[in-house]
Amino acid sequence: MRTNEDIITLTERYSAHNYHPLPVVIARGQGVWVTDTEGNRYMDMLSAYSAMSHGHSHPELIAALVEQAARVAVTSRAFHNDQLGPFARELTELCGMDMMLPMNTGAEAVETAIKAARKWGYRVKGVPRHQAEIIVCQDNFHGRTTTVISFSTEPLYRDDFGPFTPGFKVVPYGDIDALEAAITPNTVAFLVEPIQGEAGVVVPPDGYLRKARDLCDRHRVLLVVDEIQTGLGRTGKMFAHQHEGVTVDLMTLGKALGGGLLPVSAVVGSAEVLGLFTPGEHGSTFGGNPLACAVGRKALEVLVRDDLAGRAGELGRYFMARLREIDSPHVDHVRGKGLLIGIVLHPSAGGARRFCEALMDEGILCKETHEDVIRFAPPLIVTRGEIDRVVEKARQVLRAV
Ligand code: IF1
Repeated sequence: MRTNEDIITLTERYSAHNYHPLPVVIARGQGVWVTDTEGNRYMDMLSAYSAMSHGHSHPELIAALVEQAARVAVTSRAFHNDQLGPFARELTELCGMDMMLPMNTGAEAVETAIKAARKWGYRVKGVPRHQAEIIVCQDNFHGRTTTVISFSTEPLYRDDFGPFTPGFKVVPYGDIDALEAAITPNTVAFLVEPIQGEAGVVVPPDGYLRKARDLCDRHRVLLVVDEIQTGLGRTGKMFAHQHEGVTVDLMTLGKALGGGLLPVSAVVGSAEVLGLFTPGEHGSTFGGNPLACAVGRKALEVLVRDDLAGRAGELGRYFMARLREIDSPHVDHVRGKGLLIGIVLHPSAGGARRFCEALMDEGILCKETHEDVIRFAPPLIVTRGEIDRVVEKARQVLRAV
């Protein structure tokens, strides 16, 4: 048996250092709990940045995976398979939209949404060819591809990776006047996260998406919402934009769509936009494969049947209220929605990383974001008792460190 340390040495020697993980080596997972190579147990309070909303090793999801894998896993889109049609219908109906386009990772779904919006701009809105503009927000996070980092505002994500894809304009998040001022006749879309996850769980002012919807309607701009992290129950509604009662033209989904087992992503939207794609224009070897679709179908079924969105709403309110009771000189405030929660530390706290390390030593896994925020995004199946345990450990660490 290799120890945690052996494995870390091996990983650091043979894999590129594009991450700085906490020094824990997970070997097994079950529900909210994970176990390292030496048998130590931890509560997973990150759930792979929301990908693990159903919890680790969900028995029904594993059964769906195994059953489909034994039948047929990958066909490519050169042929039909018997899982994509049902998955497409179930996902589209859940979203109250017209159609979907399946991809694998979140960044691919965002790329797809960008291509769809541009094509709509040229073919429907009448924007001159290759002049389309898409408005995005300061501190956005939509993935790591070269086009997506072209409109990132984080130097670390882009500085060494140009030249960049043109056609994007950045406005401050939550600022509706800035959005209005940025719109031109060539604007085809406003791409926005309902809550900015990577930026530190930033919740925009009430009414922001509603006002953005109005602006988009008035100027004939598509409202494209990135729900890759916030969607599928995470914030207490099936989709975070539903907190504002708005409809969107395109929405990207990923992470939990794969039930924590596979990368499964999609763009869901109106026929006016997604209906514009013609054969050969866009695609993916693995997008829409029967294994991914079978797991995605089961992931959606469990999400709805077990009302994981409702749980996230109720338990999120409880979790946040309990965290706010913690009396620590390091804590500035607690923010979030549902089970997407950030503890924002004072600049004097010395950064969130050391608190995450201390929490790890206490058997709680979470991750800092943007230096000063401790992020909690547990599996949506977490129990009140488990939350109580996390709160006690957080109190201990935030008062002691
Ligand atoms: C990493 C962050 C979270 C996303 C939204 C698209 C994507 C993501 C709103 C791309 C991905 C990830 C990627 C992961 C860390 C993580 C993250 F801290 F970087 F920002 F969740 F908060 N849109 N988010 O949040 O999806 O291509 O990765 O499937 O290390 O890059 P992907």
